[in-house]
Amino acid sequence: ITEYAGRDVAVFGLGRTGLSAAKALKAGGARVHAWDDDEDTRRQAEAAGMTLSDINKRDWQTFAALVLSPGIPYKFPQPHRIVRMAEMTGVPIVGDMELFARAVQALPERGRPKIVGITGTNGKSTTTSLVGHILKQAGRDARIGGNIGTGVLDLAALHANATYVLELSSYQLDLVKSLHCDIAVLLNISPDHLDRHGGMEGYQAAKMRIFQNQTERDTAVVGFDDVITQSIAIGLAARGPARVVQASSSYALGRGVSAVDGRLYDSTSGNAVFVGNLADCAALPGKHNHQNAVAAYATCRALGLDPQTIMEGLKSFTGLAHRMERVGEIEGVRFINDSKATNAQAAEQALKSYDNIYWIAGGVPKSDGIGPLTPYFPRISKAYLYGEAEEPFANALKGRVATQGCGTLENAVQAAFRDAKNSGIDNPVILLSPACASFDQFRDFEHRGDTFRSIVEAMMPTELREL
Ligand code: UMA
Ligand code: ADP
Repeated sequence: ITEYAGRDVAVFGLGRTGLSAAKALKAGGARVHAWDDDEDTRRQAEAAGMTLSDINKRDWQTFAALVLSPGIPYKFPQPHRIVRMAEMTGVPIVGDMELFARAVQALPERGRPKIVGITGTNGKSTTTSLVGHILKQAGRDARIGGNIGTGVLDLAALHANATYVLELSSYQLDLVKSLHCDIAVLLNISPDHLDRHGGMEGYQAAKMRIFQNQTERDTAVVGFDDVITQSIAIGLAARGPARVVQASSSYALGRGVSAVDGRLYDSTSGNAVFVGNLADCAALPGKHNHQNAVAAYATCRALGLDPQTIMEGLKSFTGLAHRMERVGEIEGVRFINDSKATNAQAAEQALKSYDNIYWIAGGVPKSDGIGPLTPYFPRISKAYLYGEAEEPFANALKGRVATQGCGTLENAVQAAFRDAKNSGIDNPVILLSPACASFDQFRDFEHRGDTFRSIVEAMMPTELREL
């Protein structure tokens, strides 16, 4: 990133985003002033070779920009103190995606890589890694990053033959102006992160930013399974300029890509052409994964891959950890790690997929709680609750599902195992699908899922451990 060569830039937040941005800016000749509210994080950054500079005490007139990490409150619930300082002093606020987007725009048109942006409330990581996998398998130079875990500025240097497949969160989209996606994918929209966007309208507006700067040469792949994205697809098709491809796991679309009872049809040209059976794709079970598959198919077609190559990639995909991931079986009891289910719509997919569920849920609840899961309560044998959600979830389940307050994840797993193995039911399932954020007891969903896996492994007889 050479845009700020010889100038002072403030980088605030020293997690994955801040560290990679600071490194890229420094390599491009900027004077970087890196800071984080958290003392431990600052110490770690320093140990990793970063020079710290307390931006609270600097003269802000000297800063050419503030690079803000996506997790730091930008507008809601209230702007972080540092955001207010930037606004008061007129310092432009950018995210790492914006720096990346500008670096791409600065290249001559023929030298620009292809950019695929993927967003939606759920399914982003699965679809991102699925598209990356299909492209790689087809021999393309695909680079996967963004919200999926690798900061975009940590990806290999820009190259005209590369395709960047970027998972974009609503937080990241709030911080971009220049991003131009050759293919922009919006999977679905349901309420999530509303506190950070001031409500549903702000959340939806952030998601729509994925389509900004698209031209008639570009493609917008839009899910057609929920009412919000349906109306977005129709609106975009009417307004243009990008070509809109609708993608549905529920409806046989006249024009678009659909999965009907797991059969994948491509009707982008107006005639429905059967492509293959998603039942052959072991790592993509369930209608929600069919939504991810149709979106990935439409994306790869727009990148010029042929249908059969894409189908091969869908079949050989092996799936991601923490999404309905089987982590073991003890005495006939299966353990499923769905830690990534951080909201009700994601947990719904897991509850739909099993019977005789010993359900572990808890953490920091979302605004709509577990109300949307009511139709699936009959599948739950008992719920084991922990963390901040313990009380509100117990109230929501009262009179419908037996519950036990467990305090911690470890207590919950042990209590669920005791009950499940003594239940006399064939092949019961212990399902961690928390419908909550993890932050009260864990660093993130990965830490929560890894902890679940460790607890299960510690309970296994040595010869059964799937290390
Ligand atoms: N910090 C402060 N002050 C604050 C808040 C945070 O100094 O008031 C500091 C923290 O001490 C920490 C740093 O900011 O050191 C964290 O910044 P961050 O929360 O933006 O996290 P990163 O490590 O930079 O990771 C971010 C994404 N995290 C969030 O948006 C919360 C990662 O997505 C992403 O993988 C990474 O950038 C690379 O692009 C994670 C996520 O949970 C998986 N995303 C949310 C989601 O998927 O629901 C949006
Ligand atoms: P994201 O990156 O958007 O959080 P993931 O692919 O990591 O999405 O999946 C997160 C959770 O949502 C998992 O519990 C998974 O089973 C569920 N899920 C995956 N795809 C979808 C989808 N298209 N619609 C609803 N839920 C989904």
